[in-house]
Amino acid sequence: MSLLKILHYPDPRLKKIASPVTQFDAVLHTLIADMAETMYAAPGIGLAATQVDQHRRIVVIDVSEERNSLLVLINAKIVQKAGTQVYEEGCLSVPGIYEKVERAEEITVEYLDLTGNAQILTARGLLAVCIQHELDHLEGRVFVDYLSQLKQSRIKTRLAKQAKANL
Ligand code: GNR
Ligand code: NI
Repeated sequence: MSLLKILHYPDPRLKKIASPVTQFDAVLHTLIADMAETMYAAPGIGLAATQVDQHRRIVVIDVSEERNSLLVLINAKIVQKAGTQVYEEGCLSVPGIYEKVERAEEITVEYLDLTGNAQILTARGLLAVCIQHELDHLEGRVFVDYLSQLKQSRIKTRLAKQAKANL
Protein backbone atom coordinates (compact mmCIF):
# COMPACT_ATOMS: atom_id res chain seq x y z
CA MET A 1 0.00 0.00 0.00
CA SER A 2 1.15 3.55 -0.58
CA LEU A 3 0.10 7.05 0.24
CA LEU A 4 -0.70 9.11 -2.84
CA LYS A 5 0.05 12.78 -3.33
CA ILE A 6 -3.06 14.98 -3.25
CA LEU A 7 -3.26 17.83 -5.77
CA HIS A 8 -3.99 21.29 -4.39
CA TYR A 9 -6.34 23.92 -5.81
CA PRO A 10 -5.86 25.71 -8.20
CA ASP A 11 -3.81 22.95 -9.87
CA PRO A 12 -5.17 22.72 -13.47
CA ARG A 13 -5.19 18.90 -13.23
CA LEU A 14 -8.15 19.22 -10.80
CA LYS A 15 -10.18 20.45 -13.81
CA LYS A 16 -9.76 17.27 -15.87
CA ILE A 17 -12.84 15.16 -16.57
CA ALA A 18 -12.48 11.53 -15.50
CA SER A 19 -13.14 8.58 -17.84
CA PRO A 20 -15.25 5.53 -16.98
CA VAL A 21 -13.55 2.44 -15.57
CA THR A 22 -13.74 -0.53 -17.95
CA GLN A 23 -11.27 -3.03 -16.43
CA PHE A 24 -11.91 -4.52 -12.98
CA ASP A 25 -8.40 -5.85 -12.49
CA ALA A 26 -5.57 -5.88 -9.94
CA VAL A 27 -4.35 -2.45 -11.11
CA LEU A 28 -7.75 -0.98 -10.22
CA HIS A 29 -7.81 -2.75 -6.85
CA THR A 30 -4.34 -1.43 -5.98
CA LEU A 31 -5.35 2.13 -6.87
CA ILE A 32 -8.51 1.84 -4.72
CA ALA A 33 -6.53 0.43 -1.76
CA ASP A 34 -4.05 3.30 -2.08
CA MET A 35 -6.86 5.86 -2.35
CA ALA A 36 -8.51 4.46 0.80
CA GLU A 37 -5.20 4.53 2.69
CA THR A 38 -4.63 8.13 1.54
CA MET A 39 -8.16 9.19 2.58
CA TYR A 40 -7.86 7.60 6.06
CA ALA A 41 -4.38 9.03 6.62
CA ALA A 42 -5.33 12.59 5.58
CA PRO A 43 -7.82 12.20 7.35
CA GLY A 44 -10.80 12.79 5.08
CA ILE A 45 -14.32 11.42 4.62
CA GLY A 46 -13.92 10.99 0.87
CA LEU A 47 -11.41 11.06 -1.98
CA ALA A 48 -11.90 11.19 -5.74
CA ALA A 49 -9.31 9.74 -8.14
CA THR A 50 -8.94 13.18 -9.74
CA GLN A 51 -7.37 14.45 -6.49
CA VAL A 52 -4.53 11.95 -6.84
CA ASP A 53 -4.08 12.74 -10.55
CA GLN A 54 -5.85 9.56 -11.74
CA HIS A 55 -8.57 10.65 -14.14
CA ARG A 56 -10.89 7.68 -13.82
CA ARG A 57 -14.39 7.55 -12.32
CA ILE A 58 -13.44 6.19 -8.90
CA VAL A 59 -14.46 7.54 -5.49
CA VAL A 60 -13.82 6.24 -1.97
CA ILE A 61 -15.92 7.44 0.97
CA ASP A 62 -16.19 6.70 4.68
CA VAL A 63 -18.45 8.99 6.70
CA SER A 64 -18.63 6.63 9.71
CA GLU A 65 -17.35 7.71 13.15
CA GLU A 66 -15.50 4.39 13.50
CA ARG A 67 -13.78 4.77 10.08
CA ASN A 68 -14.69 1.19 9.22
CA SER A 69 -17.34 1.57 6.49
CA LEU A 70 -15.49 2.06 3.22
CA LEU A 71 -17.74 2.78 0.27
CA VAL A 72 -16.21 2.47 -3.21
CA LEU A 73 -18.20 4.02 -6.06
CA ILE A 74 -17.11 3.31 -9.63
CA ASN A 75 -18.74 4.99 -12.65
CA ALA A 76 -21.34 6.49 -10.30
CA LYS A 77 -24.27 8.43 -11.66
CA ILE A 78 -26.87 10.42 -9.71
CA VAL A 79 -30.29 9.27 -10.93
CA GLN A 80 -32.52 11.11 -8.42
CA LYS A 81 -32.14 14.29 -6.35
CA ALA A 82 -34.56 15.77 -3.82
CA GLY A 83 -34.60 18.75 -1.49
CA THR A 84 -31.69 20.98 -0.54
CA GLN A 85 -29.27 21.26 2.38
CA VAL A 86 -26.45 23.64 3.19
CA TYR A 87 -23.30 22.15 4.68
CA GLU A 88 -19.96 23.70 5.55
CA GLU A 89 -17.62 21.86 3.21
CA GLY A 90 -13.91 21.31 3.24
CA CYS A 91 -11.67 19.58 0.72
CA LEU A 92 -8.32 17.83 0.95
CA SER A 93 -7.38 19.70 -2.22
CA VAL A 94 -8.26 23.06 -0.60
CA PRO A 95 -6.61 22.64 2.83
CA GLY A 96 -7.82 24.77 5.73
CA ILE A 97 -10.73 26.37 3.84
CA TYR A 98 -14.36 25.73 4.89
CA GLU A 99 -17.37 27.32 3.20
CA LYS A 100 -21.10 26.67 3.05
CA VAL A 101 -22.37 24.99 -0.12
CA GLU A 102 -25.94 24.12 -1.09
CA ARG A 103 -26.53 20.59 -2.37
CA ALA A 104 -29.41 18.15 -2.75
CA GLU A 105 -30.58 16.70 0.61
CA GLU A 106 -31.23 13.25 -0.83
CA ILE A 107 -29.77 11.52 -3.86
CA THR A 108 -29.94 8.11 -5.46
CA VAL A 109 -26.79 6.87 -7.21
CA GLU A 110 -26.23 3.95 -9.52
CA TYR A 111 -22.65 2.68 -9.51
CA LEU A 112 -20.42 -0.35 -9.88
CA ASP A 113 -18.72 -1.89 -6.85
CA LEU A 114 -15.11 -3.04 -6.93
CA THR A 115 -16.04 -6.33 -8.52
CA GLY A 116 -17.95 -4.54 -11.30
CA ASN A 117 -21.43 -5.39 -10.01
CA ALA A 118 -24.15 -2.77 -10.47
CA GLN A 119 -25.45 -1.26 -7.23
CA ILE A 120 -27.95 1.38 -6.23
CA LEU A 121 -27.82 3.55 -3.11
CA THR A 122 -30.06 6.26 -1.68
CA ALA A 123 -28.18 8.67 0.60
CA ARG A 124 -29.12 11.76 2.59
CA GLY A 125 -27.38 14.21 4.90
CA LEU A 126 -23.58 14.12 5.10
CA LEU A 127 -23.23 11.03 2.91
CA ALA A 128 -25.28 12.75 0.19
CA VAL A 129 -23.08 15.87 0.51
CA CYS A 130 -19.92 13.80 0.28
CA ILE A 131 -21.05 11.83 -2.78
CA GLN A 132 -22.01 15.05 -4.61
CA HIS A 133 -18.68 16.66 -3.63
CA GLU A 134 -16.71 13.63 -4.89
CA LEU A 135 -18.65 13.29 -8.16
CA ASP A 136 -17.98 16.99 -8.78
CA HIS A 137 -14.23 16.26 -8.59
CA LEU A 138 -14.65 13.67 -11.38
CA GLU A 139 -16.20 16.44 -13.52
CA GLY A 140 -13.30 18.77 -12.77
CA ARG A 141 -15.23 20.84 -10.22
CA VAL A 142 -14.23 21.76 -6.66
CA PHE A 143 -16.55 23.31 -4.05
CA VAL A 144 -14.73 26.63 -4.41
CA ASP A 145 -16.24 26.92 -7.92
CA TYR A 146 -19.66 27.52 -6.28
CA LEU A 147 -18.42 30.55 -4.31
CA SER A 148 -18.33 34.20 -5.37
CA GLN A 149 -15.38 35.42 -7.48
CA LEU A 150 -14.22 37.47 -4.48
CA LYS A 151 -14.13 34.40 -2.21
CA GLN A 152 -12.40 32.38 -4.94
CA SER A 153 -9.64 34.95 -5.32
CA ARG A 154 -9.20 35.25 -1.53
CA ILE A 155 -8.89 31.46 -1.27
CA LYS A 156 -6.25 31.41 -4.04
CA THR A 157 -4.27 34.09 -2.22
CA ARG A 158 -4.52 32.23 1.11
CA LEU A 159 -3.42 28.91 -0.43
CA ALA A 160 -0.52 30.56 -2.25
CA LYS A 161 0.67 32.03 1.07
CA GLN A 162 0.35 28.64 2.78
CA ALA A 163 2.28 26.96 -0.03
CA LYS A 164 5.05 29.53 0.27
CA ALA A 165 5.21 29.11 4.07
CA ASN A 166 5.52 25.33 3.55
CA LEU A 167 8.64 25.60 1.35
O1 GNR B 1 -12.73 15.22 4.17
C1 GNR B 1 -13.61 15.88 3.61
N1 GNR B 1 -14.58 16.46 4.34
C2 GNR B 1 -15.70 17.05 3.80
C3 GNR B 1 -16.48 17.84 4.62
C4 GNR B 1 -17.62 18.42 4.14
C5 GNR B 1 -18.00 18.23 2.83
C6 GNR B 1 -17.23 17.46 1.99
C7 GNR B 1 -16.08 16.86 2.47
S1 GNR B 1 -15.13 15.86 1.43
C8 GNR B 1 -13.56 16.06 2.14
C9 GNR B 1 -12.55 15.14 1.47
C10 GNR B 1 -12.37 15.58 0.02
O2 GNR B 1 -11.79 16.57 -0.32
N2 GNR B 1 -12.96 14.85 -0.89
O3 GNR B 1 -12.89 15.21 -2.18
NI1 NI C 1 -12.67 17.33 -2.19
